[in-house]
Amino acid sequence: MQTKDALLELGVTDQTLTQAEKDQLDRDGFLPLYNILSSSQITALTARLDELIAIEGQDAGKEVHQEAGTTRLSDLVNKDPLFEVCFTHPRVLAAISHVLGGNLKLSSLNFRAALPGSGLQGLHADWGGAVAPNDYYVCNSIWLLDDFTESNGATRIVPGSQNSGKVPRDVMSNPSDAHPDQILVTAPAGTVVIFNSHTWHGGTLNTTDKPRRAMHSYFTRRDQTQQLDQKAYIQPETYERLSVAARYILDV
Ligand SMILES: O=C(O)CCC(=O)C(=O)O
Repeated sequence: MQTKDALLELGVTDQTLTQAEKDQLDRDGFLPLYNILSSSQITALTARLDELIAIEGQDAGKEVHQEAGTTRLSDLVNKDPLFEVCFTHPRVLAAISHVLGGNLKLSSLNFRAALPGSGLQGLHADWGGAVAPNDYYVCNSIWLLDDFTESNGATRIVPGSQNSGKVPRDVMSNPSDAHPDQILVTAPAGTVVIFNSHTWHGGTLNTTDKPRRAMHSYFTRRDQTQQLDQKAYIQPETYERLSVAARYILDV
């Protein structure tokens, strides 16, 4: 199987994104896709995530990354069939494929909640250094489980920075500072924001009294290493349940 066959089987065609959406993603390095999750899906997902947080306790997130001031979970692929939408949704896959040149696999599927009073990250790209324009290795999607607002730790992004030939630490003495060109990605719960992971981005401070919750469905080119080795982690019951195309996306 090739990526284009797997994508076609999952419902992705050249028309899945409009030309305007593709242009926006190319220009800005990010694209909000609205109404991907329904309110009943959000209710079910957040209930399951709450259960996992309680079950995993201090270990939560450890398969990939733990971060002070946040609650993280990793390997959601194997933690409930509800999470399958995050690596099979045609609109999301079409956008990821557009950034990665039609060649992709899941890198990791995680959850991150910025807790009240925390969540600020330095601006960063999810890659070691700058890349040439249109030679992208990684692309992320943020699945909003709460409205992202001006005050609850919404992600900030510097539009167009994926093609700057630099990463934030090259030009900022403190990447945690505000950047003059950054924008805050505010959108309703149920939105998925695709962002080229070479576009400078980072979490901001949550000044409200509630966690700001999101899942990160992160993809890479097939010739790259995954953030979580999906072959090593795949559970037999997950493998059995998934279609051949979904297994291809995981590279299992
Ligand atoms: O959750 C967010 O707002 C962004 C998180 C992020 O960029 C990261 O954890 O590397």
